[in-house]
Amino acid sequence: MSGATARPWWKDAVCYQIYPASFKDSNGDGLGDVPGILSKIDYLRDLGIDVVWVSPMFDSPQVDMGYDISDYEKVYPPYGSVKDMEDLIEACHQRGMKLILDLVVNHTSDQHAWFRESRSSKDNPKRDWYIWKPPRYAEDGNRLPPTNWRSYFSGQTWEYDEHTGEYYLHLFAKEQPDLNWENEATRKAIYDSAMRFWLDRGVDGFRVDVVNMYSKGVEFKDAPIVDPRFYEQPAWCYYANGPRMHEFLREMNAEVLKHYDAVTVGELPHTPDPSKVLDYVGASDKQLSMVFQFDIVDIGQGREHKYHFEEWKLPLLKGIVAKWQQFIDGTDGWTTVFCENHDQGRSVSRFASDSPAYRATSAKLLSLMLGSLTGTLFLYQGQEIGMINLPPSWPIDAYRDIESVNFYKTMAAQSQDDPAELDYVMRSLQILGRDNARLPMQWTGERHAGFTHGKAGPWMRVHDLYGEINVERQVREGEGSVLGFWRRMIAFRKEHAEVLVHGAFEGFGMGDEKTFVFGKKGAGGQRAAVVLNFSGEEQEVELPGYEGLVFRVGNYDDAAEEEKGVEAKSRKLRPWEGRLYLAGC
Ligand code: TEU
Repeated sequence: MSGATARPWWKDAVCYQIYPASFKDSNGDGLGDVPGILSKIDYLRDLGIDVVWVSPMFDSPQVDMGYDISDYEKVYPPYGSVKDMEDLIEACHQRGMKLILDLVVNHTSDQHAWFRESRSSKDNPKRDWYIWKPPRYAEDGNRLPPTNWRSYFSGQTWEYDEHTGEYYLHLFAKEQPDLNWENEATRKAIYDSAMRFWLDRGVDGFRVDVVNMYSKGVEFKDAPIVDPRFYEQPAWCYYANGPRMHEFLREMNAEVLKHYDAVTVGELPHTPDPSKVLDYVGASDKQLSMVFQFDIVDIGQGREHKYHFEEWKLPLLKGIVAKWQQFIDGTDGWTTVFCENHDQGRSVSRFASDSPAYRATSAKLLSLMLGSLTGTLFLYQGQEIGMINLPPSWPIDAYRDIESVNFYKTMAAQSQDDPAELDYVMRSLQILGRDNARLPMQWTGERHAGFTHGKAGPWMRVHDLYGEINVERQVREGEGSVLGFWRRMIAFRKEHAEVLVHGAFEGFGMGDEKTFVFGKKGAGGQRAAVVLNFSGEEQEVELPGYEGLVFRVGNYDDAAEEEKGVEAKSRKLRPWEGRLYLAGC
């Protein structure tokens, strides 16, 4: 349960992430755009959305789909203009909604004016705005990068610049040079260009990209060998949660955020220790409002390589949910509830069943789970209609994401196109790959799923099942659809926020590999019990010993007649069935 501290508006908010390239194309060029988002703002309001989070729409060469920004103060022209963004911000505010943007300030694009100056010469005033190091040399005289760190997008994190004879650091693509946060002038420029420019135009806050990677420390050491087949090794132990990280965030708060009452949600990978996460989200410490902790979305990722899928069992997911529900108990911290974003496979495919028989039931099961958990709730575009992963039949050339494509090429080269290795990689990408979240939003059953009407066709292939899974069809289906269920679940969550948004979580039978049973206790004696069957077979569950439980929400359409108003005991659950009971409400 969240501490008794004051309840800022964003704790009860339901947020919706939009990936601009794939949401809605308004001008027929095959790419989503800001006017396309504006055309759907009433759809989001009707869903019950309070906050719209727009992923990077800034000017960019699009090497990493906009997470490589070349001008923080300009909109990528195919997406629209600053005026279009001002219209979108205004439209949200007119409807009592808020809008947050992505704050991507660990790095810029190599096309950003700052980097162009920095790389022009060793004595350029902006040289120190990025991280430059001289080469090392092996005993045989071969030139080596300053460290053996592995990029998230495969290969090295250092790019050699012939012009000045030094390497620059890039944790991601070589086109994404890391900014040097040790330099105060750099930080001040970030605060002005990436933050105040948009806060002054009415933006209500930010989702902060890789919020724990800005303080790399000053000692660049080689990382331990994890995979001896490669020179490059994962090194987040050296650059995540670095020595000045909290100092930088306190400064960002004091210099900028607090003057606008802006909300922040930090993307916080590689931080499994709850006490370290609390260091970022304690309300009294004025750093971040909340964070996305990545344990749940990292489920199934390989230890050596993210895209070496590893089988997992339900207790792992249940333990992770419990951990990030309970870590704020008795503190002034806050947590988030999410299981999808633009970097993840679809939750129905990853955590439940995307079979024709059970994919809608599974989507509602996950909605019932997420809608009952404490914290600020985040949905990702398409999750509200139960969109699923791209089909296993799609070949690698249907994938567009730099992380997926680079990893496939790296493993093809390393294994000399070994069929078994490449099958493993393709299976892993089909389950975990970021492309799964970037297929065009499925609005209708017409061509290109109603995402675009232009001759150009969509920038990325539309899911084969768009005719069966789309907004228009589910609006027609009404309450029984996944969309109808999410609308009701969001409204129900808001109606019972005391126990569902703010209540204390307790798990039951946490070792069971088929079912997830948890309880919530809110102020004023309000209690909820949630029972979920995460299997394709009928299961028997014991409900927690909360007296006076009354059935309220279920993901089987006939559930309402069966038990409404009847006191619940133990009961059987049908495949992928979920049920929510309340007491004292
Ligand atoms: O993602 C960060 C990222 O990709 C890793 O930290 C990831 O979380 C890690 O592999 C653990 O799963 C952010 C953006 O969300 C992503 O789209 C960008 O590509 C990346 O930063 C660079 O800006």
